[in-house]
Amino acid sequence: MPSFATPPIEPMQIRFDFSTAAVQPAGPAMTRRMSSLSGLFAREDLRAAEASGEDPVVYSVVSSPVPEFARELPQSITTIRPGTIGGEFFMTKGHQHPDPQAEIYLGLGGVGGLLMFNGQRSTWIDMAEGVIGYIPPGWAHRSVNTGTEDYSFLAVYPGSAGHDYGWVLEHGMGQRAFSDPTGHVLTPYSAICV
Ligand code: M6P
Ligand code: ZN
Repeated sequence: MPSFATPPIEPMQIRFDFSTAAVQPAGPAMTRRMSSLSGLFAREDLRAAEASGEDPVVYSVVSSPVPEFARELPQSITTIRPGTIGGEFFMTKGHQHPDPQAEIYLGLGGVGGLLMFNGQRSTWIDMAEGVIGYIPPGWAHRSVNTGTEDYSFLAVYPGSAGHDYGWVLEHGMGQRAFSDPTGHVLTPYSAICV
């Protein structure tokens, strides 16, 4: 039987600042640089070179103070910088929920995509301000910035869902998103497209 947070979480107002993509009150925050994305891009050689050089920030995540406890609904705002490695767009690590539960994303600014993979099929949702992406239980999910500005989105997920990154390293995400004269192109996961 899941237990409630101790002390219990109180009802609260959480404000989002569109100009800084920050939340107030703020909870945990995280920055992911290229050096923390080993094995995820098709061109691992180019990623490793960037990581040992400038090691740019690829994305950052800020959260409200709602904790990852069963029955709670934590929220986080992820901002992915624009950029590519070997033509492949900057993206999040991507994860599966060990406890298969759904999640929703709401686009806040910029343009991107929500790539989902259930082990057999992968699907892509174009994301922009005002678009809700629904992630059903059992679908691994990764976000991609396909634009030239920051892409930000709000995520709301069950506090007991968890994050399994090993699943994505083992199974992939079905497809990859590369820059293309038309915007973006999706290729099979094994493809290297430069
Ligand atoms: C969203 C949510 C978070 C997740 C974050 C970054 O905000 O899905 O749970 O941590 O994106 O994605 P990842 O954990 O795959 O790096
Ligand atoms: Zn998730």
